[in-house]
Amino acid sequence: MRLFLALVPPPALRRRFGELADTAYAHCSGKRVPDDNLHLTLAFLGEQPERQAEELADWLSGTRVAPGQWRLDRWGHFARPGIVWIGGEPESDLVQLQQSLRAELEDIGIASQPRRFTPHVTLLRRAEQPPGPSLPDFAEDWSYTRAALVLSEPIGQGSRYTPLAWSRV
Ligand code: 3AM
Repeated sequence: MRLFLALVPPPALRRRFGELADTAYAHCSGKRVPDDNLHLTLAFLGEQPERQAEELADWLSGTRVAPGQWRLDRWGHFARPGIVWIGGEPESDLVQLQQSLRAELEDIGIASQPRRFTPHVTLLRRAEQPPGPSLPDFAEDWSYTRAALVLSEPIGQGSRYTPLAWSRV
């Protein structure tokens, strides 16, 4: 089972991210992430056996994530895979959150990626152009209280994401 830990946006914010994905697509082309898949990855766990997935679900259900607010106000780009994303200040509380989850995962024997974390929400993959200055300014605040353990399954050309467990609030 292919698993990752993520923050999942509430519905109104997801729609707003979807509008930003449409805007990015109009400028950069590529493959737009469907609204249902928009998220922030905290830790990519890779392929895990079903039993390990159950243990991870138990662990996360008993774990509390420090609630916080993240301001997204900038366009970003990872050149090599052609990813266009939105994010915010590189030094956010999310960095501490990612590091503490990574350390807890290590304690239960699970390695996770990435080691160096740039908080972002991927909007486009295989973009043909990087985001340029013609993209509009924006600012969105994301109040988060919990993280999800998400199952990623291939469907057609893309992936279906299903939350399996949530952290305690
Ligand atoms: O949220 P983003 O798009 O940054 O790119 C994948 C996605 O991140 C990432 O995990 C998230 C859910 O699929 N991912 C996939 N394979 C990965 C790998 N081998 C990976 N991250 C690190 N290493």
